Amino acid sequence: MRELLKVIIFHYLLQGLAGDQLNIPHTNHLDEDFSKDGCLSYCLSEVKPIVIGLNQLKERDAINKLNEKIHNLENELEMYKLQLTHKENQVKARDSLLNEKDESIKAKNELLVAKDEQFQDYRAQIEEKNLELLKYKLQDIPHSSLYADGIHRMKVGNLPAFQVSYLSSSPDWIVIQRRIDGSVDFDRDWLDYKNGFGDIEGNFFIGLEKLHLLTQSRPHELYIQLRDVKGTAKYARYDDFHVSSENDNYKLNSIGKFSGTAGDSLVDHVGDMFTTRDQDHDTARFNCAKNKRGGWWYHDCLHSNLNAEYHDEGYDPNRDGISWGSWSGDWNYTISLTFTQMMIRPSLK
Ligand SMILES: [Ca+2]
Repeated sequence: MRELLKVIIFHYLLQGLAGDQLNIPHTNHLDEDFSKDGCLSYCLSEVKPIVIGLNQLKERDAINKLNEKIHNLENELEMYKLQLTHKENQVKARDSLLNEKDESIKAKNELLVAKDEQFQDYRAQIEEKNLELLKYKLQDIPHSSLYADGIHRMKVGNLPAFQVSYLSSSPDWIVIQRRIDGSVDFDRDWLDYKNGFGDIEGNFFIGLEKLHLLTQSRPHELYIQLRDVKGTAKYARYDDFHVSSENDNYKLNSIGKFSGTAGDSLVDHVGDMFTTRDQDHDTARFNCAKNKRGGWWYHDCLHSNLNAEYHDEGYDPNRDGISWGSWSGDWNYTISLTFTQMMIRPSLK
């Protein structure tokens, strides 16, 4: 009997393990088998608990599998959560980077605006300076400022420092020649004209070597103030005054463009070398300086000579006085001017 039971259980297990569903009809079938054999009540009482146990085992197995699935799903969910967190962190990092770049762009924009404002400011300053320069360039010296009233020291080239006279109202102009009366003789030798002579507070000539060094160091303007015995004042102005070296006998190299009220009586002297009573570099048969009693840039001989003999009465019938031919409309050389002042300053060119 026990053997039969084992066979039945084995049979049942095979059915169960083959994938059959353990349900009541199946058990009923077993009941029938058992009844045929005459062990119905006994067999059932022995087998049923086993079958039920097996069913329970199967259910537990299914639950375990479900639990395992749930566990796997939970793991997957956790992994997705981790991935999501990672992605969120990445997005945050990118947002932060974008914000930083935004800030950087803003800062650069602000810098550009500041630079632009600075540029506008510089441009305004340049325009203002240009206006000042234009004013400086066009400004004429008032006739009331006839006498230079300032003295300061100057140094140029290898020459010892020397005193120069300037207009305190226009301190950039320094005086290179002045005639106010006949107290200083201008009929002098080459060496005097080279080095300068006279009294810088009165009648004087600054010296050709200084003129050369000053005007070769940078371009200079020349401003000539003139006055006659009647008190009429006029001026002549040139924008590029340059005296050559002693090797060229201090040739009047250039004077530039003329402007002024006295007319241009110097243009015909451009290219003339300097002549003194002891050094004749003019084109006349004789020595013009000896004849006119003063050194100048003569040709054969002159259209102007501001270093000629001084005449208090403002007149010389011999036409040898301090002359500026274009002073009068008819080039009257009997007029001898009673005040001259030649000034130079660095040009803006
Ligand atoms: Ca000559």
